[in-house]
Amino acid sequence: RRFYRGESYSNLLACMDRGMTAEEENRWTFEVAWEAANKVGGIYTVVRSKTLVSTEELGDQYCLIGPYKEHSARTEVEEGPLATDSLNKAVDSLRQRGFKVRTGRWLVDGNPQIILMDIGSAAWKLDEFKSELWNKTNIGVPHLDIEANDAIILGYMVADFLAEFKNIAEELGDGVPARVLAHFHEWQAGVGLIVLRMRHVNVATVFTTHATLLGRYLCAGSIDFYNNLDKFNVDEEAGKRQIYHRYCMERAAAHLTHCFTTVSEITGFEAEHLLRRKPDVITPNGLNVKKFSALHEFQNLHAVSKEKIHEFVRGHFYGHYDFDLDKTLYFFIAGRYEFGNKGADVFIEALARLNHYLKSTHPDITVVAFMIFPAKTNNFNVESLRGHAVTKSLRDTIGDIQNKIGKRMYEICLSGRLPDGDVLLQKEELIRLKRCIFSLQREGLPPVTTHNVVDDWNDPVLNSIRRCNLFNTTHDRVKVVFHPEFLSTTNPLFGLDYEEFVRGCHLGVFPSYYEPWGYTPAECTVMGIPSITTNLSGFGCFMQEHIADPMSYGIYIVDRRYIALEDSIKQLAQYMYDFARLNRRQRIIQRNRTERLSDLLDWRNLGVYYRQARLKALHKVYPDYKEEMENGIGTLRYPRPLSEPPSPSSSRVTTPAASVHGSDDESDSVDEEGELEELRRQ
Ligand code: G6P
Ligand code: 1S3
Repeated sequence: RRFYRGESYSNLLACMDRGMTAEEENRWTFEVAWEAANKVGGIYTVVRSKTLVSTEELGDQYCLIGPYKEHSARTEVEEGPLATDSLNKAVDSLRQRGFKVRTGRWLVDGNPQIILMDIGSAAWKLDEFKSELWNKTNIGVPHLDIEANDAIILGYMVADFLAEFKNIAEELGDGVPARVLAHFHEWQAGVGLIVLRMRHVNVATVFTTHATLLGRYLCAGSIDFYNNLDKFNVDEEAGKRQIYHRYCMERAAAHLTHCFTTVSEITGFEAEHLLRRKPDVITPNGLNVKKFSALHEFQNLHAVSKEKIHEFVRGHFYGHYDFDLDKTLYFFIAGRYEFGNKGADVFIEALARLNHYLKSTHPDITVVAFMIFPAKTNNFNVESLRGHAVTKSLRDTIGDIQNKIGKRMYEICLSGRLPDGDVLLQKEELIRLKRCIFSLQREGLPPVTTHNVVDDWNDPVLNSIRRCNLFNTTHDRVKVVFHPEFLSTTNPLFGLDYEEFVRGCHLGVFPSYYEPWGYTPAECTVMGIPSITTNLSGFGCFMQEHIADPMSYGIYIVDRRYIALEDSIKQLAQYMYDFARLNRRQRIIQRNRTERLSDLLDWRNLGVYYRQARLKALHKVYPDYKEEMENGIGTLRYPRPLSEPPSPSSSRVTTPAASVHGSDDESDSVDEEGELEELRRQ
């Protein structure tokens, strides 16, 4: 029943013959996250992308809970009462205690109900909350850790609400016992779970960790993390990093929950050692995949967005614009600015090698590598803005002259003559053009960064670029652009949001060392853009498990686990080099293949693991609850694409089979059709 295109989710659930609905069962699901309608990082994407399938499955028996953050709530949430009396009554009871609680619907797909707790309104109770937490769990939170204090306030407000709600839902349930499940994401939401359990409230709980606190900290140092997982003295390590209290909250939530989940096997392994509990269910992250009615639509979008990136490149490299955009490829890395964890160190090193390979073998190919990490800046730098101003001025001048030439040509032709060249382009226009061309000259090299980075000399990306000599000289075949800010449509240089930017690029490169899941390559995949990931990322391992030959589908997996760092860098450089040598036809075929994997990452399929986790918790708390567990998606082993000739064992890279470099052979399109047919049959 799974892996379908365009089928409605409610139909799918109906076909599964799931018995009574949540409403009939008086079953309620709450999802609690610091990032509900509050964009901070990856958890926002998890919660937000899942709302459609959650509401299709659970309707108004599903509700999100998070902190009230005025700025995002004002733009993302439509305030109003909730859909049922029981929910509104429980909210009212919190308000009567003096807490401010906002309710409404989140303006995202599925339009789910949401409850936002105003942390400030309960701050006067912080000491009381902290002393109860200390008395019952011995977790003491320092006064100065504002983030942890906020997590405590949110936790108590959530626990008060859920305890109240459970009683009300019981009363209003017409004799049907209320079954309440609360799913908590990450340590910041975990206090609510701890309090519920401390007070023996009969609510089933799920706790998901998206990254362990200690794992993130340990990896950020230069530690051989994965080979020493079983050796760390966790209490001591947490203490040394002054996160012991946060670590205790995380560990307590992981142990007290009825069902513990992590987003990948590798994070499960990490949790087993650092939190000392093995996950009960792995809940891989999905996306809300939107299919275009025409299969090739995403290819067209690539071409449109790429044109916008071309425009940026013309402006940025003015005066040194001596490369052919038709033979230029756009690679990028993006994410939270964790230099080593996200693999920016390895990426820059590998780019230096790629530069060398291309210079010596394919000097006609250029790779522009974008690095998008938000860092502290003092706005755009003058050189970048100037580049875009001079190219704009040239464009405008040419547009004006074109117009005038057109008019003159029209007049001359009307009189029955053919225009002479010198009549068409007049002397003063030539002078205007020359002035524009002269203003395109520049003294220095095109900048490696678009912004003035605060503390430039200590910035890890800039320091690596300096060390690797990637200075955008005319001889360099790899050019680098560090954009230390996330992209948005109002950005004066690109005028593209992140999604459009990704579509316009050729390859996403994410050689992470610490990456519990990794949404960046997953997002590339559903947009049909090939990407490089690692066997230390949850996403990379998941793809390895489900696809027979990930590389032929445009998923390149760098080994960062079993080989030395130098070898990982070489492998990455080789993957990028092999990719850079594909011809256009091969890239198009590969994008088609990549896009075919999107069903695998759709919440419509991966949502099953959330249902499994909820059911496990419900069975523990309400033993009379008889719902049967669905199977997971198993191991799929997407087959090797049919047009793929078996590669010799010595072959390093699997390229799509138009295979002779530069070949115009039409046979591939036939094979691609064959592949599609095969997939339809599956
Ligand atoms: C898409 C478009 C084609 C375009 C191609 C460029 O497939 O539909 O019209 O030629 O992209 O591909 P490239 O990999 O060179 O950016
Ligand atoms: C975490 O966010 P991050 O980028 O700090 O959670 C994400 C959602 O589960 C996950 O994709 C990512 O790997 C983690 O690191």
